[in-house]
Order: sequence, then structure tokens, then C-alpha cells
Amino acid sequence: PQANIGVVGLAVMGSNLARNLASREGNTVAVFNRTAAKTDELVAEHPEAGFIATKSYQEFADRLSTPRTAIIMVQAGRGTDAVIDELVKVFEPGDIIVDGGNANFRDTIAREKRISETGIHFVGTGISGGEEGALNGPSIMPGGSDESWQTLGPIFRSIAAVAEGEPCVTHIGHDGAGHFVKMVHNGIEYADMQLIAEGYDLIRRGTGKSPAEIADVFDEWNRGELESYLIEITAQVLRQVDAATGKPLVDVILDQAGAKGTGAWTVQNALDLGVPVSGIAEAVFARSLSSKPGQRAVAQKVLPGPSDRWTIESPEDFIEDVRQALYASKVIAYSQGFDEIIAGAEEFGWDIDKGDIAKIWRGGCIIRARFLNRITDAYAADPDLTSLVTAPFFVDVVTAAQGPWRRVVSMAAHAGVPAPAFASSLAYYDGLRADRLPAALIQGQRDFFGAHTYKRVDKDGIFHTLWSGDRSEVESEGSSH
Ligand code: NBP
Repeated sequence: PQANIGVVGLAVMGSNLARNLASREGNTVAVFNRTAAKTDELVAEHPEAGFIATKSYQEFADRLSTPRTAIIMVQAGRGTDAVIDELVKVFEPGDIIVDGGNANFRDTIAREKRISETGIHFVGTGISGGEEGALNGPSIMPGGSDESWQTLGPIFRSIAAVAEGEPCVTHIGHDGAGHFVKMVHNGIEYADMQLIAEGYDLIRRGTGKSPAEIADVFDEWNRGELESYLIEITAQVLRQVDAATGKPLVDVILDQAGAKGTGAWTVQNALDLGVPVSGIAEAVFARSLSSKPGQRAVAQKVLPGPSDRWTIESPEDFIEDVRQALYASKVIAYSQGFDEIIAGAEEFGWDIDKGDIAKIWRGGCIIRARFLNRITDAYAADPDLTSLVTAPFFVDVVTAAQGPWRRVVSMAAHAGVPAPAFASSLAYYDGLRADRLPAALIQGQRDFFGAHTYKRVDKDGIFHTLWSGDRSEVESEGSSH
């Protein structure tokens, strides 16, 4: 028999995705891995999947019905390029190569350009949901051509997570659009995790509650508007007890957060695009700070904190304040993330439906959450929404959170508890709504030292003050820079 789809790369993600594909009616899946032992192992462990094991790229290609469709799930970067080089040799025009790894979208754009010259379709596809998602239904963000989507659409729809009856997949846009959106998804994930971590830290230090007690708080939150996968697993992590010591597991885990780079990419590209994703950036930086044990050890000894003790009058009220601050800050993180998607779409010429993106994040992926429906609603009501946080529903959220949000951020500063994502989200919010910003002063400074010119509020034109002369103002011919 021939396979209608193939998977290359049988580590955690690839093997689970292959099993997911094989479990769907009508699919026969060919599998290939560089190290053949892994292929044998997978096939032996899962006879029910009916895999076609292949031991060379040629055999892999021969066992696929044409036009061929193959999904690559290997280490992003060099691994992906190595596999592509081999597949291009044995595939034919009209065949489809899907890269399901966490590729940098700029690499995806370059790869598609290169591969399309051979007549083979290349489809960079973001796949979220980790190991479990790959097996039971991920959120899928494909880029690539409209033509390849004709073939891939039904396959992806059959294996994707389902949220409220709808499969969590949509054709995001051409070439690198899928990997770009997956990147921003991961950035939002960083922010969401950081906000939850700050909330936990504030509650623990402010109320003295144990991790298990705080797990109950998160369980409670998960029954309300904050309902989400990350809140749910936070409760489970906090409740976990270390078998060796009997302590809460969270107290024996080294407090240095790792990162694989997609959060940093989100921030790097936001800087390039000029989009302030401050909440996401703080989340990435917070992980970097945590992973500097040398600096932290020295600072811990010499840098003082506030001298007065932090007292909280009502733990219940404080916890509710933290919940509201978390919700409002989370709205800001999403608002910033969508700003980056909008800017990326404009820069790279993608036709992206924002509401659809919120929809496909409702299931399968790490940031799945109840409130994503509200984002879809917001963009449905106004596709040209200038920023998500100004949609009526989210205005209500941040309006209700005003007092709590400000109390929590000032209390954290007062108590010396780091809450960078809470604080920067609030600062962004206040910046966005300010009627005047001190950017006017910055323009004055720039004009002073670099003759960079400025515009005026009261008339058109570009102006410069003769700072080193008589300090009169002249109208400038050149453009403002
Ligand atoms: P890894 O990222 O650990 O990669 C291991 C796989 O890459 C193995 O199959 C390995 O083959 C293969 N490989 C390498 Br390394 N170099 C190769 C080469 N030159 N030629 C052929 N194959 C090569 O696997 P993973 O953790 O399953 O992740 C796969 C992809 O999915 C990555 O891009 C990752 O970033 C992404 N990912 C996504 C999520 C998510 O939630 N969406 C989670 C985790 C990972 P070998 O067996 O011969 O060494």
C-alpha cells in the first residue's frame, strides 16, 4: 500500500503527530527518521497505527502517493535544512513539504522562495500544543500558497484540536505568515506565564499562603473569566509535592527560567517593526535576569530593599486585586501581540484575519483560554480596531481593574517584590491613553543635540530651533528624521 502522508523526524513531536495522523480515518502514514532505530521503535510500539516504516529518503518518497505530502518535525534550523535538501532530491513538482518545527519566519520565507523554484510547495507551519497537542490535536498555523492549502486544509482540519465544534486551524497567510503568528503566540505565552508567576509570588509573599493553598486560588480563578490552560496547570504545579524532600516541588526547583528563543524572536521583530510589546519583552527579560546566578548572588548581599514590613489587611481582597491586575495585564499582552501581527502582516504583505487567529488559539495550544472568544468578537465587530484594548469588552475589563491594578503595582514597588510585567503593562496602558506624552521633550532634546527637527501642534511644517545661535526658530526644508 501507498501512504497519503509522511512524517520526517520521529522525536517527541514528530512521533506524536504521526500517531495523530494515523488515527484519522483514511490516512496511511509513512515515517522516516535519520536514526533508523527510532523508526523501528515507533513502529514496534504502535502496531495499531499501521505505519509504513522507511529507511531512506528515496524509499520514503517511493512509498508516498503523488502528489506527495510530507511533514518535517526536526530540530529547527540546520536539521530542517538538511531534511529539505534530501527531500528536494527525491520529490517532484507539485509535491508538498510542510515544516512543522519552530522555524524563524524569515528562514521560512527564504526556504519557500528557494524551494518554489523546483516546483515543490513549501509550507512553513506553526504547530502549538507540545507533545500532548501533537498527539491529541494541536493548534495549527500554516503559511504557504493557496494551492497547497487545498490539499493540506482537510488533513490539518482532521488532526487539529477542536474548540466549540471548530477545528483549530486556518490558512494564516502566504510564506512565513504561519511561523510569524506562531512566534507571536509563543511571545504571548511568555507574557502570560510571567504574569501568572508574578501573581503567585505577590500572593505568596503578601499573604504567606502555601503553594498548595495558592493552588486552590488558581483553581478558583480557573472557574471564572481567567479560565485557561496555563492557570489550570499552574494549580497542578503548585500542588505537586517533591517525593524526595516532602517539600512543595516549586520550592525545590531551581529558580532560573530557560528559554528556547521564540520569545526573544517576538521581541526582536517587534523592535524591528517598531511595535511596543513591553509585556512580552519584560517576560523574556525576567527569564534572562533569573538565569544570572552570579549577579544575583552578589546583589542579594549588597542591595537593600524596603525596611518596613509588608502587611496586608485583607488577604481575600488582595488576592482579588491580583486577579484583576493579572486579567488587565493579560489583555495588554494580547493587545500588544496582535499589534505585532498587524504590523508583520503589513510589512510582509500577508492577508491575516485577526479574529480567526484568536479562534484557532482556543484549543490545542498553550495559551488556550476562554477570553479568546472575546478577541474574535472584537475583531468581528470592528476589523480595523486600532488596538485590542480599546474594544468595548476590553475597555470594561480594564475599567473594572483600574483600582486593583494600580494598588497591586504600587504595593509591589512598595514591598520590593519584582512585578515587571504587571508594572510595564500598566505603564503601557497609561502611555496609550495619555493626552500628552513627554515625547515632546524628547523631540526637543533631539533637536538640540542633533538638529533632528520637530513638528508643532499648531501649524504644519518641520521646524528647528537655532540652539547654538540666537535660539530663534526656523522652518526646515528637509524631512524630519
Ligand atoms: P528535536 O527538536 O529534539 O529534534 C530531534 C529530531 O530532529 C530527531 O528526529 C532528529 O533525528 C532530527 N534531526 C536532527 Br536533530 N538533525 C537532523 C538532520 N541533520 N537530518 C535529519 N534529522 C535531523 O525534536 P522535537 O522536540 O520533537 O521537536 C521537533 C520540532 O518541533 C522542533 O522544531 C521544535 O522546535 C518543535 N517543537 C514544537 C513544540 C510545540 O509545542 N509546538 C514543542 C516542542 C518542539 P535523529 O533521531 O536522527 O537525531
